Amino acid sequence: MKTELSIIIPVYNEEEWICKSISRLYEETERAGINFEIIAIDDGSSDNGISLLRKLQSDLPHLRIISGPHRGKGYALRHGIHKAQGEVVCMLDADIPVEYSQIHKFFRIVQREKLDIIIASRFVHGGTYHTPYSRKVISIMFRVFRIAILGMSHIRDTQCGVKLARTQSIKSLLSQCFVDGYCFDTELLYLASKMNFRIRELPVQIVTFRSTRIQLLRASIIMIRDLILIRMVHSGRI
Ligand SMILES: Nc1nc2c(ncn2[C@@H]2O[C@H](COP(=O)(O)OP(=O)(O)OP(=O)(O)O)[C@@H](O)[C@H]2O)c(=O)[nH]1
Ligand SMILES: [Mg+2]
Repeated sequence: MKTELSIIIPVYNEEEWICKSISRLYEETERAGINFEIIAIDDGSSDNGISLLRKLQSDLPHLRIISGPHRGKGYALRHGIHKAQGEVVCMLDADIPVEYSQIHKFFRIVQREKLDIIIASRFVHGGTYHTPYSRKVISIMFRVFRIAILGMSHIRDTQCGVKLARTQSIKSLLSQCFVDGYCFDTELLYLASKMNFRIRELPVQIVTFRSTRIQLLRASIIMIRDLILIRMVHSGRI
């Protein structure tokens, strides 16, 4: 039977959540009647998350696990998209910060409306997001830098951890992508916008139940560097 949806989950030291969140997602997606696969892409986690997940695999035949050396979230997502067999891919953070039904709803909208990309957005009307004030300020600053460097002012939220896309459309962009870290999503959307892909941003209610593990200053510097590189590389200046 044809795979309709490939859910790609980058996994890096997620021992605490990964088995629980993938089992629930698996169950709920089966219940929604979608032919799916889940691809967990680990790159060099130092905890036991992936070995625990491998133990689950015999009960979850549509779960694929890929491991490799540490390269970053963006690289892991690219690798997962390459391997995806579904007509639509969903890029999803391992803590699954949304209601499962929301993912299924977005999947049906991509199919019905023949969209190339759906961005789950915290910043359009109806979207919500509870996080410490400092994290919100960083998100706003990132948006300001992103618009100053790359434009795309029509897109409000490039960084939310839930995106769906028509596999064929985004596979056509992957060979141009080079960002291995957190700015991969921005690069993908930048290229997709240049190609006039059909992109829709829809509100999402993000539920985070863990505190950030990112070193915010370091991550912000890398992300601004990557924004500049995206601009230079894709406008042919290097
Ligand atoms: N494979 C892989 N996955 C990664 C890497 N870094 C982060 N991830 C995954 O990317 C997803 C998002 O990571 P988070 O640390 O939650 O980052 P975030 O959601 O942008 O930031 P928070 O708001 O702090 O949660 C999770 O599924 C992580 O496991 C990496 O280097 N490799
Ligand atoms: Mg997160």
